[in-house]
Amino acid sequence: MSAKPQPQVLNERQDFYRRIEKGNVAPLWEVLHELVTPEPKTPCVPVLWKWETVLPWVLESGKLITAKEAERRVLVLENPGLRGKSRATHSLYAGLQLVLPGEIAPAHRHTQSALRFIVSGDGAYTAVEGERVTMHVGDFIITPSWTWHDHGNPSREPIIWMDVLDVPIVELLDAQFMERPGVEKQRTSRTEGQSFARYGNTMMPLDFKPKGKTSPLFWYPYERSREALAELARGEDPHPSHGHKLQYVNPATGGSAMPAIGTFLQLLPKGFSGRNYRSTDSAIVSCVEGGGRARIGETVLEFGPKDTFVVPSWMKHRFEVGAETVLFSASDRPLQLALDLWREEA
Ligand code: 1HN
Repeated sequence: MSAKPQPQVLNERQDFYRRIEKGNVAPLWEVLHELVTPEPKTPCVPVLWKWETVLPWVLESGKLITAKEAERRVLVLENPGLRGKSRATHSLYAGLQLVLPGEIAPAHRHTQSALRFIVSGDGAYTAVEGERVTMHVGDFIITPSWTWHDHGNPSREPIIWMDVLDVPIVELLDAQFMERPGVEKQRTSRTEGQSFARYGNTMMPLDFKPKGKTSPLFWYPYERSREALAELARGEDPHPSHGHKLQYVNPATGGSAMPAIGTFLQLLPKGFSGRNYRSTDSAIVSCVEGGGRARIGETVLEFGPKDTFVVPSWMKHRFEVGAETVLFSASDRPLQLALDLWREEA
């Protein structure tokens, strides 16, 4: 450590800073240790949104505004460490969207990629580039960047799903574009199930040419993913931290299903008490079945079905569950891997 400078030197420096500031120039040494830290220093904090708390608010929003007027009737899950920034983690947006019976959320497209994870309700649909898919609880659905999408609910019950988008990443890169077609619903040009038939059965069309980095399969039904985890749990010991964990992939590349957002489904066996683990990707977690305790740093979150919580970057965490538990999670891991940034520590 260097000795503390004399007051006169400090004054000279302040004077210097004021002069160069007028030319849009600033001294690095005053901010270096804030910019480059020994370890991740995220403003994101562990937080839990209990279903019983947010459900009444989501339903109340349905009385205050229509899906059409809102364009998207969503309550943003805002991290208290990032107040006013519309984000659940530093890099990802999350929200709970409500579509009431008979409503339509009109078509639009944008460069932000979106995923839907269905939390409650059955029989509503989302249409992506002319193909509809019917939503069931636990399904993971992708709306790739710059694809037309609208949602509708012909069922008799409200549908609620979690949206996760790479909004903060696209904002950081100043690459936002958005378009409305002026019609509410896009024409459905393909019958339901086409994408799943083509790409959802470990087979591919002979003439497949990728349109981008996002998976051409845009619907990952819960039934299939859940059965895969059940089969793994029957045949192998759980990982000490993750239990039985799989990642959703793009079947054409084996890479992540979405370019920036990683998506995972994990099963923690009945009575599982996990070991501490941390990685540099902050995660948004939605509990599908079961429940228990997430110990994240000094914070203890008690979660149950349909609850959502956040595990911030590089915070040691472990899970303890009572009943067999299934967790869906989303993070920016693929983007970090692309930049050679991702780290983990068991
Ligand atoms: C969006 O387009 C949807 O299409 C949901 O359902 C949430 C949050 C921010 C920006 C665009 C949707 C969104 C969004």
